[in-house]
Amino acid sequence: MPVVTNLEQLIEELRIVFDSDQVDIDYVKELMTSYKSNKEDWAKYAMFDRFRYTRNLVDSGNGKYNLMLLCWGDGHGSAIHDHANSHCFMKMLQGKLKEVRYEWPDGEDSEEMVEIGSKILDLNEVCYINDKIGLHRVVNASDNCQGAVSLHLYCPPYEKCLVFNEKTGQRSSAQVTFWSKYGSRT
Ligand code: 2CO
Ligand code: FE2
Repeated sequence: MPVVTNLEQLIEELRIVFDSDQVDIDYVKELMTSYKSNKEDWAKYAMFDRFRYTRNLVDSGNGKYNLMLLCWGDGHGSAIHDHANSHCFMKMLQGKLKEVRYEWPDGEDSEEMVEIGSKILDLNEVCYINDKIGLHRVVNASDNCQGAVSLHLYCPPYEKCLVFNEKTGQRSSAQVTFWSKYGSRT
């Protein structure tokens, strides 16, 4: 395992790992865990919006994946969504997030979605999900109304995902967008 002392090194190591077409999920998790969050490294990407969480592109991984900073203000959270058949890795850089996982609805009846589990992600923790594991919703669970910041890697990159109505399981397609790219507002 290489030594990763700052975000720049993590970005470099991720490029090396994803150069191969085989994704070693445990290795990527370990690598991302080994970086200890330092705000100085990522402050330039951390742009918050008043109304919803923002997605801020950090690296487009030679076209193979997207690495981004997500900034979650007080009370912000995502819809229940899938990941368009991509791998999803997420690491906490500041504050805490709560991740709630759901089963895929069977699509036949209108029924409340079934929760599989939920956990709090603490500083520096990394978690992984894909569509085979299930769906999730992520919400800011930081203390004292603090903003949460997380680093996400999606491989391959995607622009659309499915979002779900918790009460009925009804799905719709949603575009995902960037609030900023490489530190500049889009
Ligand atoms: N997948 C959501 C997004 O890309 C964020 S939740 O963590 O995967 O906006
Ligand atoms: Fe997600």
